[in-house]
Amino acid sequence: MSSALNDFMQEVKAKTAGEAEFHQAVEEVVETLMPVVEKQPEYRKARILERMVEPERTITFRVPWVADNGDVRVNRGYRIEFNSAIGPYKGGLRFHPSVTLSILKFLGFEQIFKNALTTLPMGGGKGGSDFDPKFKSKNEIMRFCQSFMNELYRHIGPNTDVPAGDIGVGGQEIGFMFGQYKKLKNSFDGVLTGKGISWGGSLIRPEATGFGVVYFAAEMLATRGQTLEGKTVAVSGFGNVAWGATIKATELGGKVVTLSGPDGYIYDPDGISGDKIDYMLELRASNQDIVEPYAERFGVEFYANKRPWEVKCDVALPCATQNELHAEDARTLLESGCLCLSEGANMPTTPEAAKLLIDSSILYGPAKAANAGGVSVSGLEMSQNSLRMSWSREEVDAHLHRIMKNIHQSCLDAANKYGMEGSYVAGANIAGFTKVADAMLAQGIV
Ligand code: NDP
Ligand code: 2IT
Repeated sequence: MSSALNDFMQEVKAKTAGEAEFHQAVEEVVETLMPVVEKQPEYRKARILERMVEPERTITFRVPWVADNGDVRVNRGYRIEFNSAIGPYKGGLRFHPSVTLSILKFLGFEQIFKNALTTLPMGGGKGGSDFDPKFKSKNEIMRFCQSFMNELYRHIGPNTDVPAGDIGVGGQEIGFMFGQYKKLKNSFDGVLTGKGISWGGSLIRPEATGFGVVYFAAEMLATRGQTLEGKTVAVSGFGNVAWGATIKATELGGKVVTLSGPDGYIYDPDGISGDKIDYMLELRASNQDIVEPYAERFGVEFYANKRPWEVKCDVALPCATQNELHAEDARTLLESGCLCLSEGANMPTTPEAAKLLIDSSILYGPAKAANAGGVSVSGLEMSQNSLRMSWSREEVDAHLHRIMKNIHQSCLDAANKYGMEGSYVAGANIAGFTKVADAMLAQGIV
C-alpha cells in the first residue's frame, strides 16, 4: 500500500471505526484513484476524496410494526444520502437481517461511481433496514413497509432522493412503500423506481440488472473475439439479479448450469432454461431462501453448504451478495480455465479474490460497471415518469444495451488514459470518479 493511501485509510478508519465493509469499498476505489488524484492538484486542494467518503446526510430511524400475533416489533431504518453532485440521490433499499450502517455505506459509496458511469443524471444513495422478510406474512411485510415510509417520506422526492429495490425489496415492497408515500404526500410522484407497469414503472426494470451483467460480459468477451454462444455459465444466487442474468445468458446461447442460495447450490448440466427459469421466481417468492427444491423438482444434484465456483465454467456471474467469492474460489475458477467474470452482486469478491483476478488474464468486470444496468433502467423509469410516457420493451432494452456498451468503452478508455490498459476495475473507478469530482469542483465547497 502506498504511503498516501495508507495515510488516507488511517484517517477514514479513525473516523468510522468498526465499518469494515465501508473500509473495504473505500480502499478498493481509492487505491486505483491515487495516480489520478496525484496528477490533479485541484482535486487535492479541494479535498475531493475526503469529501466523497463523508455522506452528505445519514438518516437513521425507528421502524415499529405489529406482527400478525399482535406482538410489537422494532427495526432500524436507514437512508444514506451520499452524493448529489450530478443528480438526486439514487440507490436501492435493502431489507435483510445483516444490514448495518457499514453495509449501507459501502453500497451507497459504490453507487456514486456506478451511477456516474450510466451517463444518466443520478447521485448516489442507499438505504434499508435490518428487517428480515423471511417467513413473514404479506400483511406483516405491508405493515413494515408502511411504517418504514412513515419516516422516509420526509427525506425523499422525485428531485431529491429516489429509492428502489435491492436484496429483500422487489415489486411487492415498492408497491407498499409507494402507496404509503402517496397517502402521506397526497401526490403521485415518480419517487420510487421498480414500480408496477400500470402505476409508473418501466418495462425491463426487473430484468435490467441481470441483462446488463450479461451484456457487459458479452462486451468483454468480444475484446477477445468471443461470444456467449456455447459457453457454460455458472450463476450464484437465485433472486432478481440471478434470474435476469439467467434469461439473457440463455438467450445469447450460453448454458447456465448453477444457481445458489444460502443453503448450497444446484448443478443442472442440461442448462437452466424455459420453465426452469420461471421456477426461479417461485423459489424466490416462497420467502424460504433455499434452492434445494429446484434439485428435487428437476432431478438434479444439490450440493449443501457449498458455493458454485467449483463447477467448471467459461463465464462466472456472482449474483448473490457481498463477499461471496473467496480467494480459494477465484483460484479454482482460474485453474479450471474460466474466461470471464462479471459481477451481478455488489462487491461479491473478497479483496484477496479480487487481487487474484486482477493479476490474472481473466476478463474481470467489477460490480459498479457490470451491474449498472439495474440503476440505468431506474434512471430510464425516472425519464419516462417526467415525460409522462412509457416506452416499449424494445426501446428500453435498446437503451440499456447501448448504456452497457458505453460503460464498457468508458472503462477501457479511462484505464488506457492512466496506463492501466485492460483493467476494468481501474477504468470503472476512474471514469466514475472524474465525472463526480469535476461536478463537485464546479459547484464549490458545499
Ligand atoms: P434478491 O433479494 O432478489 O435475492 C438475493 C437472494 O440471494 C436472497 O434470497 C438471499 O438469501 C440470497 N443470498 C444471500 N446470501 C447468499 C449467499 N451467500 N449465497 C447464495 N445466495 C445468497 O436480491 P437481488 O437479486 O436484487 O440482489 C442480489 C445482489 O445484486 C445484491 O448484491 C444486490 O446488491 C445486487 N444488485 C441488485 C440490483 C437490483 O436492481 N435488484 C442492482 C444491482 C445490484 P438470504 O436472504 O437468505 O440471505
Ligand atoms: O445496487 C443497485 O444498483 C441497486 N440496487 C439498484 C438501485 C436503483 O436505484 O435502481
